[in-house]
Amino acid sequence: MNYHVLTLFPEMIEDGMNTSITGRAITKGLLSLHTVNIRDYSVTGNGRIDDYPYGGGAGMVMQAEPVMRAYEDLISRIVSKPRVIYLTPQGQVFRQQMAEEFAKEEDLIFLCGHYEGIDERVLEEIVTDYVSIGDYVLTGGELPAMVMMDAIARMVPGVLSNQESGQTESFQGNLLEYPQYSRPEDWRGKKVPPVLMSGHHGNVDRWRRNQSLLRTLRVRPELLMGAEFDKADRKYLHALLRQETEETVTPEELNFLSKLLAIREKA
Ligand code: 6GU
Repeated sequence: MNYHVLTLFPEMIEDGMNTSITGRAITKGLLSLHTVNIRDYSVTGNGRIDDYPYGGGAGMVMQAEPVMRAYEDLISRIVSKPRVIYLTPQGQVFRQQMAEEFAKEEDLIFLCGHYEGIDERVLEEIVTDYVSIGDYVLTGGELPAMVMMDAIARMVPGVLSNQESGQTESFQGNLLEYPQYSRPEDWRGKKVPPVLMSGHHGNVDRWRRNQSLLRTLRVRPELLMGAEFDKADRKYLHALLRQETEETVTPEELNFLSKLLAIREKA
């Protein structure tokens, strides 16, 4: 996977990406990172790349020409014509499935904006994908680009060790992960759940699956709509609904559960 980033802050991208697992993948040659400083393509000679917005209003707009020149210089040095991802709160919200799709590409170009955005005309010319990382506003596209590159990198074969790949499935089957515990067995009076100390793998697996179902119900119930349940899952969810477990379930959670199970019973 070859990442190319058009940005006003190349050192921010390089420092972030050369750290930890993505840094190791770059060293191993599984990923490459190439940053282009849009400021180097200023058309005014003084390094300015922004100007006032037509129609007035607050802030400055990144001009079309420096962005276009940076892009043209970049693609003149690549054989293919890669997808160009513009990071913007006006984009589609980034999801795991999109990370999996983008990971199939050989090259990806990320375009990072600042100020009030980039002149629409150059976006129309070069951008193939508009992506947001969530419903909040950041000061620029660099952090979102790094978020995307990190999520995509871990889908590239070899980037994660076998041990790390075990955790690849945080979102597997639309369920959140179960809680993890390590030594000591008693930490400041808080004990590890006894089932995990039992050595009974079947019971451990069932407990973890139930914890995943419970967490998802509590934190992200809408994810359960897209999850598949086997007989044991349904049994646990029914037990929760009838309040036959040790867990406290709120009225909202009970309400959601009864609807969910009613829909599944019909199907
Ligand atoms: Cl991609 N950019 C900016 N500036 N803010 C954001 C975002 C992107 N995604 C969420 N907030």
